[in-house]
Amino acid sequence: MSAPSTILKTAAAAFLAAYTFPVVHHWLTIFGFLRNPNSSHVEEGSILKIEDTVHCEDVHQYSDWLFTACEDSFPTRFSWFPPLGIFKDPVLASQARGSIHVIDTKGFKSKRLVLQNFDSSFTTHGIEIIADPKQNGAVYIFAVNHAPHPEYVLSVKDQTPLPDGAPKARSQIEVFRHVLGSSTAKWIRSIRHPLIRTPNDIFAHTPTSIYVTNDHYYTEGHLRQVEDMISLAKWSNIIRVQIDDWSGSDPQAGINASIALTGLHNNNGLGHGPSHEDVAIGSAASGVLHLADITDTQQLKVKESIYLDSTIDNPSYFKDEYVTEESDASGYVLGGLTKAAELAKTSRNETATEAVIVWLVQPVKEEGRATTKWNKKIIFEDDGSRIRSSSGALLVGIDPALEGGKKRAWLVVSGFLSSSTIAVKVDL
Ligand SMILES: *[C@@H]1O[C@H](CO)[C@@H](O)[C@H](O)[C@H]1NC(C)=O
Ligand SMILES: CC(=O)N[C@H]1CO[C@H](CO)[C@@H](O)[C@@H]1O
Repeated sequence: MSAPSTILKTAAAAFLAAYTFPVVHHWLTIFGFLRNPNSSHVEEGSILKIEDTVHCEDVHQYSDWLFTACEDSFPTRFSWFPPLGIFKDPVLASQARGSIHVIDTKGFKSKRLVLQNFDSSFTTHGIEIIADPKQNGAVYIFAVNHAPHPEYVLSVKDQTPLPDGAPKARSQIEVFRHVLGSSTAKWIRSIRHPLIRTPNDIFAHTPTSIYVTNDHYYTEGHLRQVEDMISLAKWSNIIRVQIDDWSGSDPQAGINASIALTGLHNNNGLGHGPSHEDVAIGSAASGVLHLADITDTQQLKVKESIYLDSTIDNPSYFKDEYVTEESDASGYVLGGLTKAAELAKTSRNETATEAVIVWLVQPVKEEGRATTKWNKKIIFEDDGSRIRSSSGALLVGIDPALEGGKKRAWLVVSGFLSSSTIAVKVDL
């Protein structure tokens, strides 16, 4: 081998290593190969498991209430959860009756809402809450429902094979209306559309204009795994749905749907931001929080992307009510998995655990800087024993006067595989 060619090869190898190392290193970091579970120390009385909150994927705050949608049952979650590619028992899934819970932010007591007009199978996932502009104190609740496809249920009952490529789930969105403080939510209609294939979360801009993430393109198989692991697999999208009719007889009637954004990897959770046009989008398996705007044509336009060191899930925005000259704790709250690489295995095991990391991402104010700098801090970690998996995370501020002048908040974390949602007091 001639000398120049050796030099060339060495240079090429060095170039390749320098180029791929950061990419590989980042990937190893996100999926948790480079870290071990950790458990934040919490004073006694500063953490509580909220009773009757089994497998609640998402959690939102509205006024003095938290809303969450829960599976309520181990057998159904571990035999049917399309977002994790679990399609084991569609017959059992057709009997699933997940529910919407409200939790008061003072005592953290959970109450299941009685769902009026609704007795269908309900496999819960992301939710959204928005005020009904026509009645003070009333809200619309949007909830993803991963119902099994009736033909799949039949094929399993009759032991006839499902045709190749036929969908196993018929995921849709349920819309309910609830008057704050009451014990009921009245079902209004379902929303089903061919563009809504793998719905994960919902963002309501208005009660009649909502955005829905399709977290994957593939529902199963090898390409699904590629989508999970490779951030270049940007095949997911966000759909905008315009609701023109509230009468509920046909889930496909009275709506229009269109693609509002493509090109993000595994876009997953959606959350609000400081302004009405702000949409926070979590690219779960990439660990990226995208901040987007709603454009004049109701599309979404990403204006900034923030990179975290773990997978992340549904973003929420915490607005610090106790802002002072020196301290503003406002920012985005995100729960993620410490060792996401293990999820494919642990999520099929009823007694396993998933360790969690919760982030608070705050803008750093710096004079003369054109772009925002973000401070990303870990506000809570658990090895999976107090909270198993984290998908919803939000902060409920506490008056510093009650905490000896310290800025603290109740951090509420929900997990799609956790036997309960927790509330834990954290320093901000
Ligand atoms: C399920 O998880 C438990 C607890 O981590 C573990 O002991 C057990 O071996 C796991 N089962 C399987 C089949 O992996
Ligand atoms: C612009 C557009 O496609 N509008 C359609 C929305 O949906 C209704 C029925 O649900 C149609 O009649 C409109 O043409």
